[in-house]
Amino acid sequence: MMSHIGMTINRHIMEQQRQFPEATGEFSGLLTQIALAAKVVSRQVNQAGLVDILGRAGAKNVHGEDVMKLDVMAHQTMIEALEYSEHVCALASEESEEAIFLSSDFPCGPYVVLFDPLDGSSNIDTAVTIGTIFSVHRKISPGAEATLDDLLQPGYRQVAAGYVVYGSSTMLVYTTGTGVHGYTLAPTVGEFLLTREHIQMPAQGNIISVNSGNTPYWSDEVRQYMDYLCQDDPASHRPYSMRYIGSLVADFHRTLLKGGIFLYPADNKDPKTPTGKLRLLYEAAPLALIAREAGGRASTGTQDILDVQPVELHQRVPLIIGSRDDVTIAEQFMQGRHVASVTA
Ligand code: FBP
Repeated sequence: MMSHIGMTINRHIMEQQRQFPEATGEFSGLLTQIALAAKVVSRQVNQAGLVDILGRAGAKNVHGEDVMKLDVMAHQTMIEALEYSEHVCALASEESEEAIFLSSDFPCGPYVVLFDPLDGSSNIDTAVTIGTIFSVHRKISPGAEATLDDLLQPGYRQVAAGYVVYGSSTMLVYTTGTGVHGYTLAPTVGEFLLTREHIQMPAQGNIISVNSGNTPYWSDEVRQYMDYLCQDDPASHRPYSMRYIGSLVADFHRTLLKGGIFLYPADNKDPKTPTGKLRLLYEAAPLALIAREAGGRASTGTQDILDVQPVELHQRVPLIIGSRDDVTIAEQFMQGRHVASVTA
């Protein structure tokens, strides 16, 4: 019989869980809480401008950036949704300098969650798409309580990763390593409904997403790659079109659906951040898992993002992410191995 409700995220998660008879339901409970937080943040974002939640909160975060009021609200919403859930034992947020170990008043769950509560903060005041990114790892340390080691795990060990885009509609996209699925928030019923199952990224695209204002600070290899993409060669889809929103989550979402490449390479703009701007644990690693599960790739230029061993919570990393063939060509340039860089 045809469903009049559609496939809700909870039902879809439960159906997937049935494929794993050993599953305890703990993980499904965790994802349900993240979806709940996403609904609350989506409502907060939609009220921006109507109630007094635009603008700066008056502080700088650990990265030296202005903290916006909505950043703070999204950060607190994620924590509230997860800390009472009994599914997690530690959290790490881009907006918090220290790891958040949950109080011993709550049972310590088997997972840790790392998140960027509101990615693309610089776009908040202008009604441009922003998002939330999350990464889930299993607690690996022995003992009842979590340690920093549980949060400092390489991306290939993630048990789930996802993001929410607050755009013309609100969409939640996640993977547990068995495909990438997308759900659209139906505002009338307040439910995420399955709208894209088993998303696959095209093997090659024709869109480049990069802040080209950083050109003077790039290496010769990055500049040569950009020149290559701008050459006229219809047989290889060049020149590429340029699209840059300045919210990683939104730029990635488009790249996931349409193909192409997003690039935030290392630059020498600021000696304090020679590895570029983006954070390994809150941004690069979760999106890398989604890219891989959708047939795409993510690289630093010399190493698969999923293999990078984190040494600190707020570590930054160069990020090249997108369609499989595009990332492979970009890597060839970064490693000085692409012939077209010299002959074209
Ligand atoms: P936050 O807003 O969470 O700090 O994220 C960083 C970020 O906004 C990314 O979303 C985006 O890709 C990038 O910075 C844009 O940076 P830039 O303005 O340097 O291009």
